[in-house]
Amino acid sequence: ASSTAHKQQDINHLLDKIYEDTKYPDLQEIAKNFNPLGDTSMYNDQGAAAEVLMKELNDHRLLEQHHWYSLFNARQREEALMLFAVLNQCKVWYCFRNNAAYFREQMNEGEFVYALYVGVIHSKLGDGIVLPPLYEITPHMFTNSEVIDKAYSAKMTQKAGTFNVSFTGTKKNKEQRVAYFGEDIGMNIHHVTWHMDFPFWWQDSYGNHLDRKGELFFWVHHQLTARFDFERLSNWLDPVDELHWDRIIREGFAPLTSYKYGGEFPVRPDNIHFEDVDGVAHVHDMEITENRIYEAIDHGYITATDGHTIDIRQPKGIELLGDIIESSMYSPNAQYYGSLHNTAHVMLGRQGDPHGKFNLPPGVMEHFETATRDPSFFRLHKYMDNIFKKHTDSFPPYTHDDLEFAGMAVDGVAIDGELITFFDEFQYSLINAVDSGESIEDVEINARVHRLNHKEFTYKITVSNSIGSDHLATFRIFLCPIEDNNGITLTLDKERWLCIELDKFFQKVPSGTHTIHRSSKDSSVTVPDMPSFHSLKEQADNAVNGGSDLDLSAYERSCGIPERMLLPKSKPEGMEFNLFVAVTDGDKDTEGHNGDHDHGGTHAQCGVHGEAYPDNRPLGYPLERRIPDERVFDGVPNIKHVVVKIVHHP
Ligand SMILES: [Cu+2]
Repeated sequence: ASSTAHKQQDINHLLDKIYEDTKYPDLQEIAKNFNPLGDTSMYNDQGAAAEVLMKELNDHRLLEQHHWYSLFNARQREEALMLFAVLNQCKVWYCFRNNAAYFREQMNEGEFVYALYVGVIHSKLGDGIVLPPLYEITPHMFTNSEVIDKAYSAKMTQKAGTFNVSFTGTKKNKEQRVAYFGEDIGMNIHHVTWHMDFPFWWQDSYGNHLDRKGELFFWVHHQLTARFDFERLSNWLDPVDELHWDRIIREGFAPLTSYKYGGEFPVRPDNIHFEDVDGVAHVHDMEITENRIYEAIDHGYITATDGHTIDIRQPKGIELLGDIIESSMYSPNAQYYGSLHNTAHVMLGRQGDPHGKFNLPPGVMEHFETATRDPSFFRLHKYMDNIFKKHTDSFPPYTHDDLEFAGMAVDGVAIDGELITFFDEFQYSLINAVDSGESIEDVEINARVHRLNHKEFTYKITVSNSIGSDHLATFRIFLCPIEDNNGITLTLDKERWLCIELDKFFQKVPSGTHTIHRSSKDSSVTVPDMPSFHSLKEQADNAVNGGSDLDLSAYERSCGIPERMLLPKSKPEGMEFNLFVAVTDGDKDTEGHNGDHDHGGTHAQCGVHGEAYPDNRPLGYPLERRIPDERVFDGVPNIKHVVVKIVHHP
C-alpha cells in the first residue's frame, strides 16, 4: 500500500472516538511505551519543542481531559500549539504519528484535535491526507442538544436512529429564516478550516509565510457577509446592520447547544447594552482601538512598534490592515492597534455572563465552528467590513486604461442549463458524540440536515482575441443584486460591494472568437462534499489491506464555500441578478507564478497551500474600488454583465 494509505489510516484511528482511550492496539502500545524524547534525531529542532511539552506534562500543568476547549482561551491555545510545534518539527511520519498517539492520551481532547488538524494541514508530512469532516469528529459543535440527547438514548436502548436537526429558534424570530446559512455544516467547515489554513497565531518561524493572509481575512469575511445579505434578500429581510459598541445588540441568541463536557452554550437575550467583560476588555478600549484603526486609514499609514510609519495607501495596504484588525502575529503593532476582531468575538461570546458570576463556558462566538450561528457574528463582520470599505474607498477609481485588456473582448455571456436552487437532505454520523461501553454495541446513529443546493450549470463566455496569438486570460465571475430589498435599483457603486464571487480561473484563449465553457462544479471558490468519516476509514483500510494506492486528492482541501451553496437561494417565482464577467490579462495577473494555473481549484478564497496566491490583482478586482462613473465600466470591451434569473424549487 502507498504511504498515503497508511497515513490516512493512522489519522482515522487517531480521530476515532476522541473522548475515549484508543481502541487500536498499535496506538495503545505507542501511548504506553513511546518516549517523545527517546530519539531526538527525528525532529528538525533536536527535540526542543518536545522538551517544552514534556516539561508541562510532567509538571502537571496541562488542561485536564473532559473539559471544554476554546482557541480564544490563551492558555488552552498555548497548550494546543505546543503539540502543534512538536508535530510540525517531525522529519518522518513515525515521529508525527507516535507523538500524536502518545499525547492523545495525555492532553485535553479539544487541544489534541485542534493540534492534529493544523499539524496535518501545515506539515509537509500531512500531504495527501484528507482530514475527516469535523461534524463527525466533534458533533457537539455542529448540532444541537436535542439531537445529541436522542443519539444518547438510541445508543442506550440499542436502537439505530436518524434524527432531524431543526434550525435554531422559532418562526417568531425572523432571523430563523436564514439560519440555514449560518448553521450549514459545510459553511461551518469552510469557516473553521479557513482559520486553520490561515491561523492568527501563525509565525513564519513555523516554516513558511502565509501569503496575503491579512487580505484574505478581509476577502473571506467580506464574502461571507455579502452572501448572508444575498440570502436575506430572498427571505424578505433587511440587510444586516453593523454593530456599534455604544448601541444595543438587537438580536439575542439561544444556541440550545451543549458542549460534550462543560454544559450548555450561554444564552444572550435581545436588546442588551455592551458590558465590559472582566479579564477581556472594556467596551471603551474597543472604541479606542476602532478609532486608532480609522485614523490609520485617514492618515494612509500605520505606526509600527518602533515608531516608524508604514504606508497603507498602496496595494499591500489592505493586507496590513487585515493583519492589524484580526489581529494576527503579522500585525506590525498589536500593542497599539489591539486585536479588534478576536477580542470582539470573545466580548460577544461573554455578554451572557460578562463578570463570570455564573462560571459559564465560552459562547458560540468563541469557536469558529459555531460563531456563524449567532446573528451577531454577521453584525460584527459588517462592522469590520465597513472599516475595510473606508480603506478601499480612499483609493482612486480605476480608469479606462487600468481596466482595459487591449485586444480581448467579451462578446457574450450565457448560462447553459437553468439556475435552480433547492434544499437537499443529508445525513452524517453521530457515533462519535456518544460514549462506548464494553457491553453496549455501537448502533447506527445519524443526524439528518437540510442543506441549500443548486442544479449544476455551465457558463458560456464568448471571447474575441484579436491580439494575434494565444493569450492567457483571467476570468472573474461575480453575481450581483440588481435591486435592494425595497425594490430600488442599485447604482453600480452600491451594487459592487454586494457582489459574491462565483469563480476565478485562468485559461488560454486562442486567436479569433471562441466560446469558453466552464462548469459550476469547477469553481475555484468552492469545494465538493467531503467524504464521510466512515468512507475515509473504509477506503484507507481497503487500500492498506489490498496493497493498493489511495488518491483522495480531490478532497484534500476543505477550505472553500460548499459547492452546493455557490448560488444564493432564490424565490419560487424567480429573482433576477447581474452576472458580471471581467476578463483580464492572465500573463500579468500570474506573473511570477508557475504551474498549471488550476492550483487544485480552491484558490479564490483559500489560496494555494504552501505557495503564493496565484493572482497578482487585489482580491475582488475590479469591483473593490469606488465606481463613481459607470460609463468607465461600460466602455471597456473585456467587461460585460448580463441579467440572469435564479428560481427556487421549494
Ligand atoms: Cu472568521
